Amino acid sequence: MNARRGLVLAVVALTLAAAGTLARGGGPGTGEPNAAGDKGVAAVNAAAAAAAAAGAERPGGCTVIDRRFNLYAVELPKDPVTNQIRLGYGLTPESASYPGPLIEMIEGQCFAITLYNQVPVATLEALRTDPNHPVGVSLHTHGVKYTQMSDGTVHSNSFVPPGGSRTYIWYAQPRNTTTGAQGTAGYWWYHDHVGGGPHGTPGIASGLFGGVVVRRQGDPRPDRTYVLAFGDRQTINLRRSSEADTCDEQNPVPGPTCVVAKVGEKVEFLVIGIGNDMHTFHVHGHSWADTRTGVIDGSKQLVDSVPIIDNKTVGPGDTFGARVIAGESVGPGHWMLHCHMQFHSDLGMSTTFHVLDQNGAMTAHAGHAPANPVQAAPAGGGQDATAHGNHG
Ligand SMILES: [Cu+2]
Repeated sequence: MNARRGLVLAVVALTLAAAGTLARGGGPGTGEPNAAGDKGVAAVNAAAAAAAAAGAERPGGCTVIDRRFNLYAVELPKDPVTNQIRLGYGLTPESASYPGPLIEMIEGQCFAITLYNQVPVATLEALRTDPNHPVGVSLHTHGVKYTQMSDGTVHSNSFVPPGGSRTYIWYAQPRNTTTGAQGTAGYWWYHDHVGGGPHGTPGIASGLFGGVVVRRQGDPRPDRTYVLAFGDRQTINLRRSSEADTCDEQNPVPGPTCVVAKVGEKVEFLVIGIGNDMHTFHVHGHSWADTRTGVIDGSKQLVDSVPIIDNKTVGPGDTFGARVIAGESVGPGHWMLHCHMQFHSDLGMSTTFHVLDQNGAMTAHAGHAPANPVQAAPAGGGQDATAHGNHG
């Protein structure tokens, strides 16, 4: 009962947070870069404002800003295992995390996202590999349309020094059968491109990344989305082993280290490849259609030609979505989710897709290594795990 109540509350909280974000400061606007930044960014903002005045700031087709919101880059507690610097993006400074918040768009929408750099100067200096590299962070995105002024690079002078802010404009360009534009619907990611170096490599490795999903009008929506970044040091969302799965069995709060859903819910995984390694994304007991949305449109013919898969390669910079129905046919349980490069999974590149029963309760499950010793599985319990997986 506690578990169910906790999950429901968490879902409500997430929904409210998302709604608040989308509602904040909405409506048509000018799209100029934020002029409220400190004097350190005055020159950058002045240049951007000039570009905006010249009509260069908005991508073609973005006539109205549909939504405005803030994004904060902050320093978070150091990694408890490696003591590496950790940074995060958040819709508020207090809610910053890695990965950062999912940014969801519908084709045709234009967003104005104001990034505030609240990372201490000393931290950014410590990330630098070259003392001549400017100190700052940025917001660079994939897939959607943006002008050079929203590229988030040193190259285009579109980054944010410490204490400053800057507004980036993204346009989820729709398909256009006249021009042949393919549209921007799909699974993408955003990340820093300046922290520590000209490619933001230390910034990304510290946690400045997140997921973007662009839906086409009419795309089926999931009940919940999890962003899973597969990266270096055999990590999922920069964590591995027990650090990657911190779900509290009594009060599971969905998040970067707690992948949880109730049986029957439509769950969307947005998989991102960060860093330098190749990985494969695999989840037990579930499979998905290898399409743009991860589902098959039953209204179209020849859908049987779409492969159904349960394992997919993800290289650096790759993104894709996997849509599953939690526990469908296989029931609730603690389903492994891991990289299938064996030496990666052996080193801890593995987490758990917790599928709760109809009542939202965690299932005691042989083969899982629960924090609660009362539920500890006997030796060899994993061999008949499936026999225990469907008693919800
Ligand atoms: Cu891997």
